[in-house]
Amino acid sequence: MPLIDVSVNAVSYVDFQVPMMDREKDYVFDLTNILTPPSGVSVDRNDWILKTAASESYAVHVIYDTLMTGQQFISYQDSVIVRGGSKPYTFSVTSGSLPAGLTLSTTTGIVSGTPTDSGHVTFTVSATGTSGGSDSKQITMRIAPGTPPAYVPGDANHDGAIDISDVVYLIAYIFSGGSAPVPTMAGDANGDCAVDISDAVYLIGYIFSGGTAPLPGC
Ligand SMILES: [Ca+2]
Ligand SMILES: [Ca+2]
Repeated sequence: MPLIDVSVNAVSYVDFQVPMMDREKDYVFDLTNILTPPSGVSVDRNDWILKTAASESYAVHVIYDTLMTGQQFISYQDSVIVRGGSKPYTFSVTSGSLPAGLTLSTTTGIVSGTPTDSGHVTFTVSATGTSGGSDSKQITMRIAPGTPPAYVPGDANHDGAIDISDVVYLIAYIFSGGSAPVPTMAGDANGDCAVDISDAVYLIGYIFSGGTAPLPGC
């Protein structure tokens, strides 16, 4: 297992660095260099939490300013890592926007979804502890270009069938900020190279009224 350096930063919190791609591994934290912690700091060797002698928690800290690179059209999940303060945290995007197709869980900090565009995107994530205190970091993440998956026009939710669930999915996307079809043109049921309410109407006509099957997309 890799050895990670743990150092005491000032007297209020523990500062450590874990390589991005190694987050899911087990680690050994070598605390031999802080057998005698700085004045005012105590060390819990079981869970390597540092506490001040005054029992004050160290402040909320968003640990990383990066998230793993994603790939366009490929399902993605990573997490904003926060330490300190009081759990549970509340997460939010306070400036900029996540890459198209991704969402941030306000309760877990998990960023997930299927990116629909490629490129670099910069945004700011804030985490607030239950008892107050917050931290924010500007995060830049990259979405590598990908190949659009094969799709059936009208199968907006990509489950291999065209039915009312696709209408529901499309309406949520168009009006309620729901996830986009992947690729977006899978929602273009009427083949006019746009995804809008007319596609939901077209699907309803096809499913319930014997209308023409969804047309090949652009
Ligand atoms: Ca479907
Ligand atoms: Ca359309």
